[in-house]
Amino acid sequence: MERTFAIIKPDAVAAGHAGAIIARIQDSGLRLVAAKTLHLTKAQAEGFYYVHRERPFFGSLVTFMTEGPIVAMVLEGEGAIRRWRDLMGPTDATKAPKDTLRGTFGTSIERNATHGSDAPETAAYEIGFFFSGLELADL
Ligand code: 3AN
Repeated sequence: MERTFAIIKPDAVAAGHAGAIIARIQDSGLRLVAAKTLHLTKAQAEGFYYVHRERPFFGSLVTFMTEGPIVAMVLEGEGAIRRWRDLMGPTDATKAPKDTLRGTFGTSIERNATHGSDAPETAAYEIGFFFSGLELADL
């Protein structure tokens, strides 16, 4: 069993797509282990995207990620990291297949509706950034 970290980004939350995205997650068979809505501060968004701090789009990405509330989630299932990334589609929403979440709900390479961890180490870091052990305990 594997866990991954997912975000419904401010563009998709503001457009009222959070429910549809969670339905797609559950229809795919991934289990929703934990979820919370929060509005990131600039410092929190900079911390989360620390690995991208030298990239030219970093400032714009932080502005976007702090423009409104997000939904942060932990998803679980066999091969959850790969399965969630397949469901999201490629980073650039304008090139994402229409049956992917980014193809359906995203509008650009930056405003791409969802985030997903890209590897087990990233998933562990990102889950720990947003959730405490208590929030992740098996009930
Ligand atoms: P992914 O989220 O598909 O793993 P990353 O980790 O390369 O993609 O990028 C993190 C986020 O940065 C993306 N989800 C997107 O919002 C933004 N981003 C990536 N590349 C660009 C770019 N060339 N221009 C603007 N924003 C970008």
